Order: sequence, then structure tokens, then C-alpha cells
Amino acid sequence: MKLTNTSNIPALVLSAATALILGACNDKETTDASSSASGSNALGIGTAGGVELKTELPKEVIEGSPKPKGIKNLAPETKKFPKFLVPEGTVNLAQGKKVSASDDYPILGEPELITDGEKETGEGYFLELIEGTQWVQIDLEKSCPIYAIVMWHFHGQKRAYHDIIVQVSDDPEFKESVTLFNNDYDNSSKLGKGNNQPYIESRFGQLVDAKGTQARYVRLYSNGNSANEMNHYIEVEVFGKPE
Ligand SMILES: [Ca+2]
Ligand SMILES: [Ca+2]
Repeated sequence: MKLTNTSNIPALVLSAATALILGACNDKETTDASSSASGSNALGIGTAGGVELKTELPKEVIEGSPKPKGIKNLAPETKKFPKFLVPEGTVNLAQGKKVSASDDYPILGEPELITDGEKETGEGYFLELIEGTQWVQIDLEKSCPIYAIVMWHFHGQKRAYHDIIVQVSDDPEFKESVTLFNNDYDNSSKLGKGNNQPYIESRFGQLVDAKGTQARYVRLYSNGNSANEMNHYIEVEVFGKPE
């Protein structure tokens, strides 16, 4: 691409071209398996002929807080845990597994809170990471087929987290990865634009279809929320078949 005589090119086109060049320089390879075509968070049935995915849900504790305002394309509120089929023998591979985070000094909590099986909200139950785009990463110890990921950020208030991106990989550095969910519609976290919808946190968590993708590591990004700039994680379950 030649960028010599640029004086007549509108600024918008130029910035798009710059973004393309920057994108090309990024050595990270990402395959997008998120439900981008539909532009929604609607789930399919999962694995045909499978069994219904079951998980324990925390109790309802939403404070009398208003719905977040001014969030474009917000998904309808979740009223129940979705019906989603997984192959028989599927278990939560994340239970008790080691967790690392982009922030070595969490403001509150320990990364291990994410895989301890506790899903209550409130002090002592969540990990809080500083503002900006942050991530947590679970090491499943073995590469296994993953069928669903269920995540709870913080369900003590009606809030929506920004730039939620869920990726899986066999590489702990995520130089190559498969993106399963991405609601960063304006690419402010610079991992690529996503077409999933922002959603309001609830005790039902958010189920992500992992489509049987084989991976050892699961990484979840976020970039603050509608109530404050911090990042929170209560629990992440990774449903797959042990190899
Ligand atoms: Ca927990
Ligand atoms: Ca964004």
C-alpha cells in the first residue's frame, strides 16, 4: 500500500488505513468463532443429541439499582439460565484450576476466587482488577474440547461490563487464539471489533458457546463497567470433556 500523496484523502479514510496497517503488524492471529453473523448473544441448542448443561446458580441479590443507561445494542435482560446441550460426560474443567491475571496486584481478592466454585456476589467473593483492558486466564492443564463457558463478573448490581472478550488457545501467550465472544463493538480494547451484545450482569451469568474448540487456556478480557472503571470476576466455568 502506498501512502505517499495523502493530501486529498479524508482523515477518516486515513485513520482506517492506519488501523489496517497496525492490524497487519500485530503478530497475534485470531480466529473468530463468536456469533458475529447474527450480531446477538442468542445461543443455538449446543450439541445435538447431548444432555442439558446444568450449573448451580447463586441467589438473587440485585440491589435496587437502575438499568445502565446509554449502552448501545444492550441485550434483553436474562431471566433464566439458557437451555444448552453438551455431550454426555462434559464437566467443569476449570474447577480448582490455576488462574493468572494481567494485573499482578489485584485491588481486591485473589485470582483463584474465579475457579473456587463460589458464585455469591459481594466482598470476599470477587477479584477486582484496576481500570483499563485487563484479563484473567485459566490453565486447564491439558488441551481438551470445550463446549461452553459460563462467566459471572459481578451480579450485585445491574451493570454491564465493557469489551468482554473470551478467547481460548493452546498457547499461554495467546499469540494464536480462537475468539468465542466479543462485545467490543468499537474495538476500544484493540483486539478486534466484536458483534456480540453488551449485557446486564445477573445471577444466571453469561453462557458462551465454545463449539467444541480444543484448547488448554481460557482468557477473559474486560474494560471496566457501567458503574465504575474496575474489572471484576466472581467465577468462570469451562465445560468440556477431560482428555
Ligand atoms: Ca468464585
Ligand atoms: Ca469498546
